[in-house]
Amino acid sequence: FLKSQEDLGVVAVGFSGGQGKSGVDEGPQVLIESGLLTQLSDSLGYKLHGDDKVHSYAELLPQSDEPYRGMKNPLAVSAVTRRIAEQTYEQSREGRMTLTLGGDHSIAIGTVAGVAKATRERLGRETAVIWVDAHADINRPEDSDSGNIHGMPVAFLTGLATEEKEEYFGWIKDDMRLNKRKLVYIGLRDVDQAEKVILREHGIKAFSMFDIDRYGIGRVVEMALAHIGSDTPIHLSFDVDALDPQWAPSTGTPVRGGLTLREGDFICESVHQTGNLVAMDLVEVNPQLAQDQLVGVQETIRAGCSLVRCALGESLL
Ligand code: EXY
Ligand code: MN
Ligand code: MN
Ligand code: MN
Repeated sequence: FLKSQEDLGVVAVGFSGGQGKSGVDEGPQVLIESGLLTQLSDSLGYKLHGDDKVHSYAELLPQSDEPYRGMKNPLAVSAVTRRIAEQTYEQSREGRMTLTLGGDHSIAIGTVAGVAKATRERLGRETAVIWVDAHADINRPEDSDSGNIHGMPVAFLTGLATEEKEEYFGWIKDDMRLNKRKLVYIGLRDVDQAEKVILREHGIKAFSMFDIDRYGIGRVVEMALAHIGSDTPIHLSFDVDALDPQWAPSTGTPVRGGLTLREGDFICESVHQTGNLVAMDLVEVNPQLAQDQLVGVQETIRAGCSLVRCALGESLL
């Protein structure tokens, strides 16, 4: 589904407004400083386009931003994700693999919207999304206990949450949306009650850690890929908190009992192997957070880099 296997469009998003902890806006900078993009160009042979520095989107941030429908920082998140959608659209429209480094997971409102629109225009196809996460991120604003928009992106993308007002996500149009039958989760283990109801009522495919223990990661990935179909462009949205905190402690909402790094890498490798990957997000790396500061931050960054390299084809023979 890509025009070339060598071109990579990079979007580096220094944004943390979808949740309350500072530091996640520094995620892309530390990933880049640790050499991720150099590895992709020098070792994997990608030709890089797009960002070599990180956006802070300062010019888009409003003076005041009162909660709306219970959402925190709604104007900021809406404006920034709208801009991100333009950025991923620009890269994806060119037929490039599109890599977004976050940032909290609210930014996927933009990444998925932009890629979905580009893929519809370019190929006349719907994009499938594999959402790897400890959390389902599918709260509608009214269902959310926290008001944090990083717990809501999938609700807006699938149209389960809608809004008329442009400045509060009303800019998300049908051609940017994700078909909920083309969505599959892997790694869930901390899902809110209202989210469980949504997943059940809408028949959304989800593989929890229970399923991974039961079937093993190999069969789970096989079933996930079978669900979306073998002939569909794939957007992989990888929240680093899907990994166990042992591997990725530096993240805002860690949950024990997660994926090993090897299982995370395996998901990425398997998706690469389909040949259908058109976009990847890596989000929620927060270098300001870790129990054992330095070691934890280094481990998390190394894990994040490994996931991206695996999705982009490093480890397959
Ligand atoms: N479900 C909780 C909420 O809505 O606040 C926690 C969400 C955490 C979201 C992280 C990014 O994946
Ligand atoms: Mn998430
Ligand atoms: Mn998460
Ligand atoms: Mn390959």
